[in-house]
Amino acid sequence: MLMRKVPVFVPASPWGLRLPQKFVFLLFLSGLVTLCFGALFLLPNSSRLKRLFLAPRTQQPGLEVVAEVAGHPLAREPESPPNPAPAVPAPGGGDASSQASPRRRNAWPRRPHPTGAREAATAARGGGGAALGPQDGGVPFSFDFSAFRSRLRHPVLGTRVDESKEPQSLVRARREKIKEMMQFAWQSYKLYAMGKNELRPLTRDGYEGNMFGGLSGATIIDSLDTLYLMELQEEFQEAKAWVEENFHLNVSGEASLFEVNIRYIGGLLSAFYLTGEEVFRVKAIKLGEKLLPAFNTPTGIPKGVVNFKSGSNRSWGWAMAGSSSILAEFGSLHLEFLHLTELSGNQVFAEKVRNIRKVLRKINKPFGLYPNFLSPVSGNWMQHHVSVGGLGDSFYEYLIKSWLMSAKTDVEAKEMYYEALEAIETYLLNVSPGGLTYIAEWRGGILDHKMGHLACFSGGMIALGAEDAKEEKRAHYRELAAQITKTCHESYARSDTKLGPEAFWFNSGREAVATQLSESYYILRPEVVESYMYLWRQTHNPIYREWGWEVVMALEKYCRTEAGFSGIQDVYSSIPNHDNKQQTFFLAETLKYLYLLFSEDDMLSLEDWVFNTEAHPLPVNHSDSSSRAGG
Ligand code: DMJ
Repeated sequence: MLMRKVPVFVPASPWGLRLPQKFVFLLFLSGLVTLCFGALFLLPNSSRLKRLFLAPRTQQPGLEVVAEVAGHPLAREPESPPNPAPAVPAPGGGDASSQASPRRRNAWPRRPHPTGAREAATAARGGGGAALGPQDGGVPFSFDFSAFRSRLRHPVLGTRVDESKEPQSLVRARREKIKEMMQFAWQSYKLYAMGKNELRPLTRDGYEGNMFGGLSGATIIDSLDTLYLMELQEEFQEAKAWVEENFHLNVSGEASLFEVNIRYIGGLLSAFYLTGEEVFRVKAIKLGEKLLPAFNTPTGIPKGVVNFKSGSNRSWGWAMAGSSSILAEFGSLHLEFLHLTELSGNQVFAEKVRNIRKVLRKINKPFGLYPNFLSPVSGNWMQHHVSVGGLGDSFYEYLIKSWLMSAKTDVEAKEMYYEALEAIETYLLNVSPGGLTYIAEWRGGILDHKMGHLACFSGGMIALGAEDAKEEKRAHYRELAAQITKTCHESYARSDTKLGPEAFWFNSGREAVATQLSESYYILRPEVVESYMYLWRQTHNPIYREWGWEVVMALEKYCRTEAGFSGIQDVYSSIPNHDNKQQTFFLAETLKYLYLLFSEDDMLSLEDWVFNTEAHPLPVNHSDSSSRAGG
């Protein structure tokens, strides 16, 4: 048998290939591999392959940046799904991304992007509102900021007068004084409580409270627009830097839907509309998404408390044994939620508040009145307590402001407002023997002849709404607004400190005074000066500036401490007993309204802006382009 001798140095391959054959085979293989990698990296639409092959860290750049911007560590919380194409086209419609097809928008194209909020903000400024893509902030929608600004009728801060020629030097000096108070309130907060929700000026520390679900910096976010308005630039930059670097949304506590909405969402929205800084828009939207589980109820009427961790919700224990939602709470979301939709392109926010409107429109109203407690399960009123003060107040305010913010197109809101006001006039309005007009509280037909400090916003609201009432009612509403505001001033004037109590009564010969110590406190609330501001703008009657100045003097005398402003426990005692709290709304509202009272009418003109119930300005939705000033 012939045995073929195989050279030892050329072993036979297991496949029986000889050297030249192997060489050719290897050549073919390497060609194939090159072709595959070429296809993987060079051909378009290869993202699916890339996801399969690339390391997990680089799989989802969009998500990564969301985490950075919103302060989330990576992949801790499921992010909400990206928004589809906006139903409402971006104003102006001129920028490239707003013209992109929905398919392209959803594709989240991957290209180099800024990696943090600072860069995001710079990008927005540089581009006059150029869109940040989803990969930049997790909010896949563009908003044309310059187009928005060009539609304003007045410059945001008003027409600047040459200060040296301003004849009213007294007015200017008073405005400067209020600015100094803001600066002092801010510096004190910064020194002792930076990053906490509130300053405690006596103990010189910070306080977190339990309304915000673990969110911090309520004073900062509530202050942003006031600092901007007063041109406290350094302080505004400090506040903005804190939001960029330290405002984290990955919190897990229980929050008040209402308080987070009016203070945080309202503050962020205003800061965005005033500055165009993307960080505020992105954080407002991400925070808005965290509030949505509150609406998971059979009627869609949200419950008052939302758990940021579990996404569960509940009603306040004190609200009819945990069975009710509160009118002022679920009725004061409309303005902010419409703007969340405007800025995100996500219809979910608008749908939530439209549904609330629908429920309220349908339900039977006793004598045309809206009681304060409603079951989010059955959609029925749970008690017949009606009030324009606490529990009811800002619901009425948001009706008339929805009409105004819609550039007078939301006719339903207008009708609901005037119908409600008529019922209030018929059943709750009274004049005291001493001639003071007041709005009482109604308990199933029986009146409590008292007015809360909170109800004193109604003078301003009625003044604001007077102009769009039926011709024959306008003068009447103007007069009513003036009378209510005068009564609220009386509640201040009749105290030793010239500050007003939490509630005041009209019975047993007493008028506009508190009847017990537990109602005699003043916690730096804004409602009375808020009405002075609206009445001043409507009438230019100097009395409102005089009354406003009385408040400034009283705040300085009784509420200013060495380390910030504090509420007092008894307005009838000239020896102040401080409550050790500088409320966030003192910076957001009280000082802002006072400052506006001593400013020109076109500073945050009421033609262009409505104030939310925490005094955060939100723009009127001018849809035309007949602007007179771009701000
Ligand atoms: C603010 O937080 C808001 O104005 C709210 O509507 C009720 N009142 C406080 C200030 O008093």
